[in-house]
Amino acid sequence: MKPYASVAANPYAWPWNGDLRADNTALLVIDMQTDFCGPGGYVDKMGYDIGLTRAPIAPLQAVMARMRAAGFALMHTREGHRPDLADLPANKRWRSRQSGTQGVGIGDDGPCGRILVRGEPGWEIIPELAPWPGEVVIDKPGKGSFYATDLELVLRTRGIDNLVLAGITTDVCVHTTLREANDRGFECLVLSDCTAATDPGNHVAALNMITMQGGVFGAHAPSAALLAALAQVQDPCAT
Ligand code: C5J
Repeated sequence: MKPYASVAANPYAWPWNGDLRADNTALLVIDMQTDFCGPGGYVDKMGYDIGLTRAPIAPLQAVMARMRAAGFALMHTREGHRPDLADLPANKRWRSRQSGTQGVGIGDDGPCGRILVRGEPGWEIIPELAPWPGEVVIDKPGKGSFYATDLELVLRTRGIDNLVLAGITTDVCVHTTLREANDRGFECLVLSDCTAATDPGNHVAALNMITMQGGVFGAHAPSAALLAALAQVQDPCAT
């Protein structure tokens, strides 16, 4: 399969080796759940502006449609815990109760059911970005998508080298996943307008961190740059 054009990314044209193909590249959409961007969800309850965490929805819809049409693998993650909370560390629960929610934290009842508990309405991926049948959905108990999940096995089995990262939040689950993926040798691109943080300064800082040391964690680019690369007409004579 002939590679697409490289993405005009920061700090380098991505991927590093120019080998961007539908069969070696996946889009990973991280934690676009009601608890992080829906009314009544955990982030809303903490008092943050969900307008910030909802901003990636429209650009992500365009990217997902284009990548699905071109045959790329789409994968989704959900942060959440078992209903018996057997996988919820006590310190994570304690800290979540200090977050401006009047003592209500992960595992407790909220307007969208028990916060970040698997099976509850708030834990679901928002309908606008619902996975299609057959797309991989990774349930993770932590911030990173590799910790205590089978994501690495799934990616290696499918021959994925390049990961396009999107979702929320840039400074927490996206960055933790980026770092985990980078250490495992995956070549990562973060889509700057398809990610967001509850603190806009953290979003900018998280993107800047990627570009240190020549791209210490990979590269970032707006979704328009990825779409432009995918729109390049491939050479019909190439093998
Ligand atoms: C957080 C996430 N912020 N998905 N989770 O707790 O970034």
